[in-house]
Amino acid sequence: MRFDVLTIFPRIFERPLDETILRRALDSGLIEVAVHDLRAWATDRHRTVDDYPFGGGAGMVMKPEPLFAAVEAIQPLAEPRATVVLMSPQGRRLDHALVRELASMERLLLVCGRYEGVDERFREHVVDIEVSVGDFVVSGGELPALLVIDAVARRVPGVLGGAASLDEESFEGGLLEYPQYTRPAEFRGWAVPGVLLSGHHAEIEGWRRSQRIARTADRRPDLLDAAELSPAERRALEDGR
Ligand code: 9D3
Repeated sequence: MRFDVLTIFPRIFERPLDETILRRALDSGLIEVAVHDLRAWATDRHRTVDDYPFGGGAGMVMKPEPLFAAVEAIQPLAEPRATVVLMSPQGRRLDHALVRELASMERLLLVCGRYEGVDERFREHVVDIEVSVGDFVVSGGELPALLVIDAVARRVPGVLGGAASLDEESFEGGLLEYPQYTRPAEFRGWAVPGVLLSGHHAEIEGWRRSQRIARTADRRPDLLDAAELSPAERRALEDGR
């Protein structure tokens, strides 16, 4: 899978891509990331990529010419044509389903917005999908783009080990994780639940399952509708409410 990134802050991407799982995925050739400085396509002496909004108002808008020129230069650098993803607060909120959709593409071009936004003609005629990482404001699209790269790269076959990729599947059941403990069995007077020390694997599985359901009902009831629950589990949950 190939990612192209278009940004006015290319150095933001250096360190995160140089660590841990992304480094290994890059080294093994399973993913490829090419970061492009938008200012390379600015034509004036000051490398200007923004301008005042027509109609007035606060802030600056990213000019269309450098954006169009950049995408037109980047697309031919590899095959196939990249799906153009604009990182923007107005986008579709990133979730597990969207990560899967993005991971099904062979090539993504992540465009990082800055300032108040981009000229609407770029959005209309170039952008395929607009993605937000949540209903909060960050300073630009760079950190959101790194989240997309990380989440999507984890889904590329071979990037994670076997056990870890099963872990991803478990989120697809739509439930939160069960509580985890490691040694010591008692710490500052707090004991690990006895069932986990019992060696009874069926009981442990049962306990973990009920913990996941209870925890999801408590913290993320919004997930329950879509969660994969047996009819008995669903009845138990409804009786409990
Ligand atoms: C004045 C209205 N603001 C929009 C909510 C302006 C504005 C704030 C911050 C416009 C752009 C930005 C920069 N943020 C992003 O480019 C961004 C973002 C985000 O702020 N939140 C969640 N996801 C994303 S993806 C890109």
